[in-house]
Amino acid sequence: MKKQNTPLVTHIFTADPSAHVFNDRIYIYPSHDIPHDGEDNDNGDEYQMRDYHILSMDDKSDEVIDHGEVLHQDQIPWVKEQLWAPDVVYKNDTYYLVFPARDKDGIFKLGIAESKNPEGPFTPRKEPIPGSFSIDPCSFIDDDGKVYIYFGGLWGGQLEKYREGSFNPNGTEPEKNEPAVCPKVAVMTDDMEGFASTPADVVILDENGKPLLAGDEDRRYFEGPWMHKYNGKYYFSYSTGTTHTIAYAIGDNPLGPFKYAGKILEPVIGWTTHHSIVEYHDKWYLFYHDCEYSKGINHRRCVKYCELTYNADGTIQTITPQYN
Ligand code: FUB
Repeated sequence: MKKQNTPLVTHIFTADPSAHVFNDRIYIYPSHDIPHDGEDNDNGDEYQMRDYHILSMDDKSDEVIDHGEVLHQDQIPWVKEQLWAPDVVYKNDTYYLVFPARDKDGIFKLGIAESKNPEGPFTPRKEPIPGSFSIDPCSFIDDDGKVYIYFGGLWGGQLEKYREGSFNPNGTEPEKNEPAVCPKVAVMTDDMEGFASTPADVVILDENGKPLLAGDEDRRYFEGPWMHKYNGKYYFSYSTGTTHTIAYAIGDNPLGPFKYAGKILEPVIGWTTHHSIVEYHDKWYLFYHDCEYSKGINHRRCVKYCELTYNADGTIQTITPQYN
């Protein structure tokens, strides 16, 4: 298996890894960062991704395969720019790549592209998912086969612009003493054609059972959701954005609410932090990205991974990034 805490590949910049096991291999669905000399801003304009590559690896060798370009924005009629963090769902003998991008009006929506193979190539649908918005979709299939899509991101991801239910270009975050903006979850229809339900709030509670506040930047949701199940509990994990950690919260139901449980990953080199968690051959792994290889350039990121450990009580041991 590839050495832990080292870039999976360096011939392209990759970020936002969504890892899944298919056919006894780990497939990683990342963003593909494009190098340029532009400035960073709070709108995320520096993240100018135009296509997707898929990576895969196993524990028989240290080789990581880049399966090449599997979807380009020019193939997707509704997309203007910024193919950000994707994920995949395997259902109905089909791999559904779920991805965010800005539409022709500059508003983020979620799209779907399909393939019969985990490594693509993927054929996009002509329209985004009706009723979808914002960024960072992640998928979770529960034991009953129901597919859940969690999504949302503040600032460049536009989530705070939907506080009144529809897009308000002037929408802002709540005051610091108000409940934080919640990420969203929607159940997919069985045929994966669209949302079976209106996206609902994913509520994260503090130790007193109260929703986390917008000013609680060490714990409140910013972007990059992930859901996994461990010992019958649902673990909702995410980036805290401005405070740069991967945090998690535990619930009894995929729709929540979830109780804040701690940090999974301390800040990495670079502004963003984005992860996924996957079980492979009886071990648990955290996939993440950082900007070590580009010496801190925020939009030139590399995907890495390391092992993740649970305590006996089901909490997760906090990982401090290791640099080789
Ligand atoms: O890659 C672009 C954005 O940066 C993602 O959507 C966020 O999660 C952050 O990683």
